[in-house]
Amino acid sequence: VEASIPEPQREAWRKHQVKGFKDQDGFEREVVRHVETTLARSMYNCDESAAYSATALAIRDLLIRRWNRTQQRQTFTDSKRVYYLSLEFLMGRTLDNAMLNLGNKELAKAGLSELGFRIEDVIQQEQDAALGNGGLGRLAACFLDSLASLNYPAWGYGLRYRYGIFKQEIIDGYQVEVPDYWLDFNPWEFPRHDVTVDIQFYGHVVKSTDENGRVVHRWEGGETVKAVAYDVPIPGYGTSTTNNLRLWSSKAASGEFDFQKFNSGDYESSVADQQRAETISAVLYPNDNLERGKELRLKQQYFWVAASLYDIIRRFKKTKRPWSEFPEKVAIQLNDTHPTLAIVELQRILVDLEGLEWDKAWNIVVNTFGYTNHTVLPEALEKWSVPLLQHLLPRHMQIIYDINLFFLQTVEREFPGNFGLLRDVSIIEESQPKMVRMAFLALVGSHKVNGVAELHSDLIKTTIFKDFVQIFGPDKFTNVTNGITPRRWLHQANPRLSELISSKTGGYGFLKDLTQLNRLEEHINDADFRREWAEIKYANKVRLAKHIKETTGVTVNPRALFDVQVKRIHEYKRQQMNIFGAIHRYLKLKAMTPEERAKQLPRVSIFGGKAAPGYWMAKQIIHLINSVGAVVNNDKDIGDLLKVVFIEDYNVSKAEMIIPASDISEHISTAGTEASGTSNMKFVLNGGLIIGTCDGANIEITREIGEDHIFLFGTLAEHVEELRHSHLYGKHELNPDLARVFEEIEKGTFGNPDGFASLISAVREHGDFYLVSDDFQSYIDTHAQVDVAYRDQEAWITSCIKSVASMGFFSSDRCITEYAEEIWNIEPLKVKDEDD
Ligand code: TH1
Repeated sequence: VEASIPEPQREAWRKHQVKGFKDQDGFEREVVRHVETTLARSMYNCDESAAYSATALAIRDLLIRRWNRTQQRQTFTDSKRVYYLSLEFLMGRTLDNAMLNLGNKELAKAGLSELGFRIEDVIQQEQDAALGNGGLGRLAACFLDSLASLNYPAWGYGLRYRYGIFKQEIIDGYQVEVPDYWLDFNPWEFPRHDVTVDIQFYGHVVKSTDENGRVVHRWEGGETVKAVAYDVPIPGYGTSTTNNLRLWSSKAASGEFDFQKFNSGDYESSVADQQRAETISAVLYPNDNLERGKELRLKQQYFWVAASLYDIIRRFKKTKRPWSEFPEKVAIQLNDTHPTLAIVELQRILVDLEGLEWDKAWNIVVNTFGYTNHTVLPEALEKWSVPLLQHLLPRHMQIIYDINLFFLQTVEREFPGNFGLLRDVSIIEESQPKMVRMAFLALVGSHKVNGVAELHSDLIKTTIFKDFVQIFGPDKFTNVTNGITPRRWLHQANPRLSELISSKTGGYGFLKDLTQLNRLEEHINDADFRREWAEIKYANKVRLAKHIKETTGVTVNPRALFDVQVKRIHEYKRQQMNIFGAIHRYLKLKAMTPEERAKQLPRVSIFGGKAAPGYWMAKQIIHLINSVGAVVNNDKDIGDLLKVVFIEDYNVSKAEMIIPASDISEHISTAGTEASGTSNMKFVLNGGLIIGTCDGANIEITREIGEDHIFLFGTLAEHVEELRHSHLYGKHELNPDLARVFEEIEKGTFGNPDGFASLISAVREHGDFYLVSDDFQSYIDTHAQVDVAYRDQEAWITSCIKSVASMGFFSSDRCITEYAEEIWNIEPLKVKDEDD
């Protein structure tokens, strides 16, 4: 149905078009209006939460107008769009970011102050949108920010989880998970009850021949669930481009089915059906870097992918172009293998529903998709059992078999008789039951595959995808090193540092072109600049110390060295090594005379991060950290010399407070396990130094800032294999300092040692897969170097400033430009400002 207003009536629309506010007075008027009408409250009944709601609504009104204009413009110009498919978008808070991007935060600050509120407190009222686990989800959020800021026509597609990542409470030193019901008031989403897609599950395939003698497949029966679109505006920084993030929510499909049940008096079971449908988008799976093969997870993936593709195709069809032009108008990026079924679904639509020949269809599919790999950890590589896929998506399973057949035939033609190769590259693993290797499917169905940092992109070519380099050649593989948005991770998180930088680099241009940071080099000897730099770091530490005091009761000295490790808790990230190192430090301090102690550098060891609820080892690590803290923090011999704190519920908004307060942060994964890491970039950008292994993006950070400004240690990726082998088959001697640490834990110094037994035995008895003992000596030696270096504050500050000056490369703007030019082949489209 054509829903656009005819020309004669449009004049009235134009006349009444709502103009947004432009000044402080206008802002205040809109806030008061929203308090009084939208929220039905008044000045006698307006707390900080109401002030937040009204401010959000006032700012939102401005976003909506730009958003509509952007979408109209992109449609009108028929621009090629990129669709970023991600099961996770870890957005964090929106209000502050929206104001900064719109450039009206100062005005809002003054306006709120006049209305009786502090803008910082109002901003803090907002709940995080936490639809992600960690780095992968936050990367997707940074990409949306860059896509809009660079004016690329782009949409994100994801799931609208009713529950985001759980909230973490620490009770008696243990992690407790609390559901994150975040949708009570979410002004940033717009339900589109008119944009729905029916999604089919289960059923069977009917094969027949059409009038032209062609074999056709019809997928029939089963059940249907409805996908409802919810749209979230994504504003760019300093541009009016406002892109769209579309999140799907599941609902029961209203059909006669329910009515029959209702009429037959089976009302309760029709309600149960309703709820069963809604569970599909109910909860984010809380595993980072781990895949557990649950049926509901597969349902989520297909539900989201099928709804998104239907939507993309509906939009394409309006242009009335031939199918062959699909890849000229549509690029789809797969954020890890989670959306891989999109490849199969597009092939199904083209062949079964649109009647294209297989090869023509496949050509379109491959030219449309790009696949980003984010991990080589075997436990994170998705595999779905053939029987499960067959049951849930019978036609898709057939198509996967056909894709595999044609692929293996081309391999057989090029490498005749190489049955080992055929077995190794087959999309179907011949196990019991058979499994579909989703990474292989994603690779075969995409025109480009990329890793997320140089080392990682090299590793995938020599390990998991080695044979595919032989088959497709090296050009199918590329590297796009991850990046972060400087808007949120510098300007928003660290406004004072951002302002100082702007005063030295000639304004805020660096926020759009981060390489301008190199202008800081000229000021390296400017004493006032250096003093102010140090003052800002100190103020950020004071703010964090206050938070630590309020939430844990522990008093930390902001003059101490703040040593931070915040990220998901995982054995490969080696928080256990960090806490063993803290114990080692504690034991050394205890053994000293008071005179010796007086010469030591005070240190605060700060941890934060969530453990997946079913990850026993990770939970033990959290418990050990808290148990060590309970002893060390109350030891009168130690005082300020060492504090160990665990900050509860690490999330995006906590990161914005913690990262600017770090002196040194830890990125200490076993070499070859952390694909990139992105918090490493955030810490350096905020004037913190890092201690790290030669892993992921640490290597490129070193290349950019210079090896004098980073504390690298530990085994190199190329030696990990042989060391692991020697643990199992050769002799494996425990590092003596680590042995002392274990002894102390086992003595009960930190409480009942039973709770920590498997952390110790993993290293001592079970092959030390993550090389904690091998790397322990160089780890503690490097920390000793950190102590020495920190004492020379002038040299330290020089390192920090020089490092920040060299961080331009790590903007997600650079990263998105590489994707746009090398993978998506899309162009920016500037949307004119209304006022232009
Ligand atoms: C992370 C990687 O571990 C990290 O190194 C990288 O910087 C980040 O992705 C962004 O590229 C991953 N997160 C997940 C989450 C799931 C599955 C695989 C990965 S890899 C659920």
